[in-house]
Amino acid sequence: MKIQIVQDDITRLRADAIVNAANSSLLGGGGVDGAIHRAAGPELLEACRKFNGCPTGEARITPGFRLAARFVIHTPGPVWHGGTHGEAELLEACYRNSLRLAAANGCRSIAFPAISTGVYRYPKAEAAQIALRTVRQWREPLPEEVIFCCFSAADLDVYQELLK
Ligand code: AR6
Repeated sequence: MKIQIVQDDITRLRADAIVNAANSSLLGGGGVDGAIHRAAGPELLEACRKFNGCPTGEARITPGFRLAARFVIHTPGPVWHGGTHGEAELLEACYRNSLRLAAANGCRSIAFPAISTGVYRYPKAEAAQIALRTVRQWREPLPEEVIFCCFSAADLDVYQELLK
C-alpha cells in the first residue's frame, strides 16, 4: 500500500473516496464537514438523512455527487475528553471502518482528513500516530493508495515527522 501525505483542501482531491470528519447526526456542520457538503451540493445532505445518524467510530458511505471523488465516507470521530474515555479506540475504529467501506466499494484510493483534531480537540500528534498505525496495519487487498490530507502546514509537519 502506498501512503501519501499532502497539504490540500480535501474537496479538491481525485481519490475514489474522501473521508468526512462528521458528527453523529451526519447532517453537516463546520470544518471539513461543511466544506465537503458545500462542494458536493445539496444532494449529499439528502443522501445523509437516510441514515438517521451514525454512532461515533462507525462509518457510512454516499456518492460524492459534485465532488471529483466517487464516494464520501462519513465517520464521526470522538470528542477529546482527556484520553480516558475510549478516544483512541474510537478514533482507530473510524479509520478501520472507513477502510473497510472503501474496500467493500472497490475504492483503490482513499483520502483522510485529520479526524477529530479540529473542533473535537484530539491532540494532533496522537491522532496522527493512530491514523498512520491503523492504515499500516490494514491487511485487506484494497485500497492501494491512502492519502493523508493535511489542511495546514503544521499538520503536514506532524505527519511527515511520524512517517520518517
Ligand atoms: N480539507 C482538509 N482538511 C480540512 C478542511 C478541508 N477543506 N477543513 C478543515 N480541515 P474538523 P473534527 C481539517 O473541526 O475535529 C464539524 O462541525 C482541520 O484543519 O473539521 O473531527 C463536524 O460536523 C482539522 O485538521 O473536524 C463535527 O461537528 C481536521 O480537518 C465536528 O466539526 C478536522 O477538523 C467534527 O470535529
